[in-house]
Amino acid sequence: MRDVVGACPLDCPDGCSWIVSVDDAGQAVKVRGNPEHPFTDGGLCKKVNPWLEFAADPSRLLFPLKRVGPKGSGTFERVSWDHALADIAAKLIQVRDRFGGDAIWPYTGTGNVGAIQGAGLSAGVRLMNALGACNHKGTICSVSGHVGLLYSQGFANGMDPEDVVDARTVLIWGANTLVTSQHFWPFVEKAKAGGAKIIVVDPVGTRTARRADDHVALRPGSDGALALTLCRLIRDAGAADTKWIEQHGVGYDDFSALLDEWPLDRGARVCDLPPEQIESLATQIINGGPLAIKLGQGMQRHAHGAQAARTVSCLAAITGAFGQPGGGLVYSTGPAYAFNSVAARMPHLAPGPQRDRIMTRLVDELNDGVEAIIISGANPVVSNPDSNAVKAALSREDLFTVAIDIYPTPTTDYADYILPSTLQHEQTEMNDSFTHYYLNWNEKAVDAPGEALSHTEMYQRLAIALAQHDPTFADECFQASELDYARALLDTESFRANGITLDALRAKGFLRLPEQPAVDRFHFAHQQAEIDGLGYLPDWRGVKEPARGSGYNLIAIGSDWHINTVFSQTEKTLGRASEPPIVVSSSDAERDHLTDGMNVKVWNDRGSFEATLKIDDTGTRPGVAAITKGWGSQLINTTVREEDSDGGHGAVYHDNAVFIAAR
Ligand SMILES: Nc1nc2c(c(=O)[nH]1)N[C@H]1C(S)=C(S)[C@@H](COP(=O)(O)OP(=O)(O)OC[C@H]3O[C@@H](n4cnc5c(=O)[nH]c(N)nc54)[C@H](O)[C@@H]3O)O[C@H]1N2
Ligand SMILES: Nc1nc2c(c(=O)[nH]1)N[C@H]1C(S)=C(S)[C@@H](COP(=O)(O)OP(=O)(O)OC[C@H]3O[C@@H](n4cnc5c(=O)[nH]c(N)nc54)[C@H](O)[C@@H]3O)O[C@H]1N2
Ligand code: SF4
Ligand SMILES: [Mo]
Repeated sequence: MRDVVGACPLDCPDGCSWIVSVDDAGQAVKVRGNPEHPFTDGGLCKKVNPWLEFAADPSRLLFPLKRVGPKGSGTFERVSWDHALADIAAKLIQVRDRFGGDAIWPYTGTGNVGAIQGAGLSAGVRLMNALGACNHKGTICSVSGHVGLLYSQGFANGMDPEDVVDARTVLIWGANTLVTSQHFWPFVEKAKAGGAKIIVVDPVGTRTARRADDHVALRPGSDGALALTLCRLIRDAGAADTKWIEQHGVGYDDFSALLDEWPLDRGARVCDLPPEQIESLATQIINGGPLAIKLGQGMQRHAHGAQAARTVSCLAAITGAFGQPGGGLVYSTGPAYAFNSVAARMPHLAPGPQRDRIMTRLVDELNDGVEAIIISGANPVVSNPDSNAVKAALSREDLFTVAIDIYPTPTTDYADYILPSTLQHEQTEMNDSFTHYYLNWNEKAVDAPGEALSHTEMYQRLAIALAQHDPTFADECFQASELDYARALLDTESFRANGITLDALRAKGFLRLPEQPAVDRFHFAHQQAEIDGLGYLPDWRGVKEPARGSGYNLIAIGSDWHINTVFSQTEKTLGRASEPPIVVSSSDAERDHLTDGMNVKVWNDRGSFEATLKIDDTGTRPGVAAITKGWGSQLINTTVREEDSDGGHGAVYHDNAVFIAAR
């Protein structure tokens, strides 16, 4: 028996380090959390504890498949790797020669967020660059918040989440930490044990909201208004940290003039909150420093999501929280993983300028000159906005589609070829986190079953097949191994200076990143934001599609049982989870004559889906309908529109009005 250190590959903030036990016959027999990891501390989660059972599910993809029926029918036959790759290479060359490289789209999702095989897809991008393929812009998850914070605090990691233990007010703002980032919760608990108040700002009565000292169930999309009202109350109480603001703030006087427009009664009206609740929150912030704000991804999936993140960060600045141990605002620690992606991806191989293609504008992009798409680790039929339009766009007979996955999904049904990928314990990978500062290594523990291949090996073999048509692809840079990619990614001044080398990483399994800079210049106002359309000042900009009349704002959050669509296929076969119900408050249910357990239709003019109704008065506000995302056979995103947010082309999942009625 031997133990191999690895890491969870999923798109979860926690980035757990794990240990795979392999028996003498070379079989993985157990996966458990790595007790040495300082942040994840020996734990995984109920989704990943049965990882080996998941890997062995009989529905897993084990061989390359070629479509034999009509697109979308899901009828395929088994073919050899040589056959599949020769045909794919010929098609890609044909498309490049006829339409140009930017008709080819390497579309990568978040099934595995690793730096080599995963969302970064170092393994395939060199080759795609050499084909002149377009640049995939991974806009599906968190980009709006990142863009918003660029205009104020400059980056998304304005404090180390571990330091929250020293905070005395913890605002969990649009995050469902207990469900979506459970390894952060013990740090929150420690803060609480030290006397901190935990306050959740969320329109939905999540598990996290129910555990808080106070739940501020504001109107969806009104976050900016709440932040401005709180800043106004803090300023008027003489509690703004003028010393920190003088030293680090830019444009405070103009911001202060904006606050004049945000008296308590206006904030209470816009957010639809009792004025006393906002006042008492301001009092808590004033008397209970340091203030730590954990901003979640949920609050920025709105038309004005970037602006919302930008505005909330002003609260951490006006209180001087950035200057206090245990204070500040963290959205994501992602930016701290500053890899040398140029060395890994080799953009210079491209024959000319490459066109960007926006992940969350899949339908528009497919209808605008895409002839071949390679979808890897993504399930856009379920995950993307406007599922019906996605299906229609993927149905185009002359669109050549390759899907690389581990399970058949509603998306793989539309592929011309399905290629089977290894799972994390069967491959070598390097993983980051968006809630801690430890870089994780994942050593391959066992061989894959069937003919599943790592993405690295798939692209090595594809290069050989492409070289039959174009000698460019015979270059040895396309045969780089996982270790070569890892070395390239780690080849930076800062990693070297801090002893973060591949050898050191492999020896320990994880390494702490270099010390991160503190927020030094905070922009309460920004000329560039004005040029980019967000306005010089972070004023509240409304909700694009508010629920009106008997409508509801549909908010689809992370499920306890699956992570996006990963596990949603197998949870169904294993019978542990069932189709998510839709949750509304009893006052809304009464108005619309809905009863608990009733089968309802949820719809708007874009689409509809069915669900079982659940009435719950433990926190979800009237006018909101809450459900969980990612259940493969329940296409909730038929109701979501394909539209850009105000920053970075983010999606607007929660800025979505629907109606609900009995079926
Ligand atoms: N178990 C599990 N864990 C997951 C995931 C999963 O699917 N399941 N998904 C993973 C992924 S991909 C990500 S990006 C992270 C996301 O992590 P979180 O940001 O915690 O996840 P969400 O559940 O999407 O959204 C958080 C909360 O935002 C709230 N929200 C929606 N609109 C608003 C608003 O206008 N204002 C405010 N204040 N709040 C709002 C929602 O009600 C929700 O409770 O979680 C990851 N972890
Ligand atoms: N309504 C609504 N929709 C949402 C959201 C929301 O909050 N509300 N959240 C959005 C967010 S935050 C995200 S991140 C996106 C996620 O959207 P996607 O990027 O589509 O990610 P997943 O749905 O997780 O799909 C990942 C696919 O990768 C496959 N996979 C898993 N592991 C591997 C592997 O190792 N190799 C390969 N090749 N494949 C693998 C899985 O089987 C699955 O089919 O969904 C978004 N959709
Ligand atoms: S899904 Fe998140 S909590 Fe679960 S093992 Fe993976 S990183 Fe850890
Ligand atoms: Mo995400």
